[in-house]
Amino acid sequence: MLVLTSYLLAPSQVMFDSLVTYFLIMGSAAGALVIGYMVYNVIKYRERGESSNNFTLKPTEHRGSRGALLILSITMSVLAVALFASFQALSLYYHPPHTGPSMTIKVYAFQFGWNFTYPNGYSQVGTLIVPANTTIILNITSKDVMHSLGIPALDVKADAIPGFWNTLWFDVPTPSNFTIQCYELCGAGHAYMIAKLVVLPQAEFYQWYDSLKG
Ligand SMILES: [Cu+2]
Repeated sequence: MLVLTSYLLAPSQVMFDSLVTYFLIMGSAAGALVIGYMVYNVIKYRERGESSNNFTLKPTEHRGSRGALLILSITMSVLAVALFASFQALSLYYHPPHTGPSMTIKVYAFQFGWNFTYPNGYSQVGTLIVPANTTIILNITSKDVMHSLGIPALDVKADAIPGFWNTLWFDVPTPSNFTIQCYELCGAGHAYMIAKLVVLPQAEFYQWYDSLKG
């Protein structure tokens, strides 16, 4: 239980986690049904004794075509729900919620690091400091080659492409630290293209953020 609660850190994760659970349950059920039906038929139509050596299927005999149709329709409905849920999850992933506090930060990827530029114009490299309980929207681009910004602990990732802006968002409820890393092979320093994400309590964050103006 402790593992489960500490594992879910952001809304996008909750969403993906429930989707994975759905796929797992439905996939296992479909698998059990299909394999079960196959085993049932294997046993039902197995060879029995010498007389069955000349066994031929009578043209009028149906070998469970109704059962196959049932399985097909169940599978199709499960896939339809999965498709719908996946597109909903993607839509949520790409569209940050409009409720509650939010902050949009520009991210400029470069060989080999990350520049974070805040709404007030302040920018720093290597550490992204954000407030907890806030929708953090990252607008990501690159100054040179293609990179990809990922925060593995939060299950979010977006490509950093020169001349193009990609967006990702997250909302971490509790103050904590995470690792940001590059997921697109971008040169000799790719493996070291790491930044720190520091989530501070709101009051602490704004104390730091407001001090930047002065
Ligand atoms: Cu890279």
